[in-house]
Amino acid sequence: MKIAARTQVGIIGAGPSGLLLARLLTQRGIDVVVLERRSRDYVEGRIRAGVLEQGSAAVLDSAGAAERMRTDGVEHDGVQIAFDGRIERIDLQRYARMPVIVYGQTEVTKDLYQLNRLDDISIHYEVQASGVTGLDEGAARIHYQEAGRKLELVCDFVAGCDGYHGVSRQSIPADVLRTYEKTYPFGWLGVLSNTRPASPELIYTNHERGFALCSQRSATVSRNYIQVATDDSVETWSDTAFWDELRRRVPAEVADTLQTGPSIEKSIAPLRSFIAEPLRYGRLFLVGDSGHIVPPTGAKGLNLAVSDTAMLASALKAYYADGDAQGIDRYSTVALKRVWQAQRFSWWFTMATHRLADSVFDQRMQIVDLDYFTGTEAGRTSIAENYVGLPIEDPVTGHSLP
Ligand code: RFL
Ligand code: PHB
Repeated sequence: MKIAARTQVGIIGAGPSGLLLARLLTQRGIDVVVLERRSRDYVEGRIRAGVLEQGSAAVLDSAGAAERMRTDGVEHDGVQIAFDGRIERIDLQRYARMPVIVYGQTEVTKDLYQLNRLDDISIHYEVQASGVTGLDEGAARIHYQEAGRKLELVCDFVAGCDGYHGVSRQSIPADVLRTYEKTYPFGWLGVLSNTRPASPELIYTNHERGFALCSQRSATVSRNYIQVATDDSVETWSDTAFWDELRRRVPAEVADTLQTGPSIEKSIAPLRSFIAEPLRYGRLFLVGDSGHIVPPTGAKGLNLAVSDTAMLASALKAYYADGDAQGIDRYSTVALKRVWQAQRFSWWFTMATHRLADSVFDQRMQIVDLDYFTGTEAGRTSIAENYVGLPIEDPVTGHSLP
């Protein structure tokens, strides 16, 4: 076994969590090495999230990674929810005093990669970590394979930024790790197209045929989703079938003006709620999707990845600068509090807007739920506060980050 390198923080995964953490730690003079299983093109080509909370935007600002987001991203002052033949608008500015920013995860990843390159951060692509050891010893070791060779990265700490299917979480002993999970009996079929967005603002639709979401990436690029069965495959959905079904589900005034076109990307994502506890074991920290998954209704996944990362960066900075371990000791508790809150909102929004079963009673409950939440000051405030994102607590100071 050859020892390849030693660093302060070994980061597994170059998705948004890994790239952002690398940048925030490097800014603070902490040495990092990033190991990523896929190629850079693959990572940058994945179409995923599209909505950034104001808090996430502020973290990207503090990382110096927000220049393009501020010029190309679009601020949305409201979000729309359609049900029972009508559309209700939640005024985010009025009820939460801030907008959200529509800017693709793909672009965030590209921006962070460019910064990391300027910082000369060592990012190894197409390198698969197979496990982590030494978590309760003097140094941690990440075991990985590069070009067929078995190597080790020795580090003070490991940041498990390797997503839901990564190896970090599995390195926590089974008698320590607790997991909480809910799978939903449906998925989202997403289509990206060079078409004018269905509406200036996002529209989440509860329809008796199933949920639909009209989202966007720019004034000329749409991202639309429909609820599909978990055993559906992309091949069974032609572009025409997708647009026809979307048109049936969205409000008539939206359907009438819907511009259709060939898909640039089409994929099906399962819906899942999942939380692992604790998010820290010895020298290992779980960050982003490696520690938790939310269903995409509510757009919280990427935002939680950003808030976990900001919290951990602050904690590690205090540790290296002042020997203050309070932040790393509190990271799991403080991050999990926000994760459970976002999980609750994503679960609620999913349950209120998707076709669940053929129970007419349940459908009436959804309508009355949406009627109350979109029709009262208290309800609108609750949706708006959660949609724009709850504050990010600094595990070191207890104040808001960044
Ligand atoms: P990622 O992005 O999954 O990155 C993990 C990286 O780790 C690598 N990896 C490994 N590398 C080395 N060795 C190993 N053994 C490895 N195992 C894995 C992987 O190749 C990968 O590059 O996790 P991260 O960084 O925590 O980021 C999380 C976000 O990507 C995710 O939460 C969001 O995309 C979720 N999400 C949304 N979030 C939002 O905030 N707003 C949205 O509007 C939103 N929409 C979505 C979404 C996710 C979706 N899908 C496909 C799951 C819409 C969809 C359809
Ligand atoms: C997206 O644009 O991909 C998107 C937007 C809002 C969501 C989920 C996904 O809740």
